[in-house]
Amino acid sequence: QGYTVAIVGATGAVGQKIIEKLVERSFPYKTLKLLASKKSAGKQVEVDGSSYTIEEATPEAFEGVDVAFFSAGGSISKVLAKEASNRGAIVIDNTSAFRMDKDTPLVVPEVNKQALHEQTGIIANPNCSTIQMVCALEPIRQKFGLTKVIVSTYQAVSGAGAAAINELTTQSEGIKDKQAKPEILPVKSAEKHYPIAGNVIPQIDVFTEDGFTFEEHKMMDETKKIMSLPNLAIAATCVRVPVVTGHSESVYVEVDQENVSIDQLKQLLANSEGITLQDAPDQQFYPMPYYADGKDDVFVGRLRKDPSNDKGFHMWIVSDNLLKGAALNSIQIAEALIAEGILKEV
Ligand code: 11C
Repeated sequence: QGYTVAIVGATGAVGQKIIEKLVERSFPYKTLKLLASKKSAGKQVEVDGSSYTIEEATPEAFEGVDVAFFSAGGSISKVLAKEASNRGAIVIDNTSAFRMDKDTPLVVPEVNKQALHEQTGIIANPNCSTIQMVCALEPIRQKFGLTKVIVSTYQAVSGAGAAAINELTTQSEGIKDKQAKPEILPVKSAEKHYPIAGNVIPQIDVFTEDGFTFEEHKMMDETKKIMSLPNLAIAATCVRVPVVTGHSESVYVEVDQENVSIDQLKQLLANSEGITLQDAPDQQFYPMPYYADGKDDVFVGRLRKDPSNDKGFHMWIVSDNLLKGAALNSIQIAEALIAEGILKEV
């Protein structure tokens, strides 16, 4: 009884969190297929007291799979996701490979789980910095309307993978003599690299022609798609900071309704699914990545009314980028597929 579940990229940072969360949330799996590159094939991994052998991710490995979580990079998804869905699996893809395809639902269950009914085999999991923001924006849109969003992010290095975590750690140890040569951040394939320890880098991913980066475009374009707000006024500035896990965001929103009070906004967010309000400035209580690390929720605080616009509000949003930003949201998509009757009971 239960589903056959494949995890592609099982040895990576997000793949490991997916495995942990499947067990923690008692996801109804019958068999796990842990897939990775040829290099990792043959390794043994313990999951919930059972031993599994990592297999190479090949098209044939998806025979008999009901749900496949992909988290091994866009190029692997582009090659293998269709192979998996053609063999009957529903793919939940954690890369940017299909997010903006018009036939691929891009889903944060708290916001748009109805989009799952339009799936044709592949469902995209949004970018981490987008997910945590839309979780806070959606209740505001529903209650007060939403006309404008300006976001600046403070993103953890784990968003750029294990090598970036290693780079931060090594540089932190050598920060005084500056001996650790940067090779990964801001973008591994780029010409120039900058230190992240003791630094803040206003570049995540590559630049596009309009001067925004691809990460900034992900936040702008994905938000419009997930919230079905194609005309939303939105702009993002994405910045890497020397934090291992937990993305932070300073978000300015404008609502449609007049005379919305801070108390109304606080009450709304405090009662919204997946959100924990941490907003008590008199007690220095506000969200911080140090404390969000390992937690499922999106933490919101520092709520303020804009001094010059009655419809403008400022807030600070923090979440674990590997959990709600990646592994947890992917599993919540699978859980929603079951709850909505799309993934049939087996
Ligand atoms: C970062 N947000 O922090 C990126 C990582 O499109 O799923 C997530 C990349 C993605 O670098």
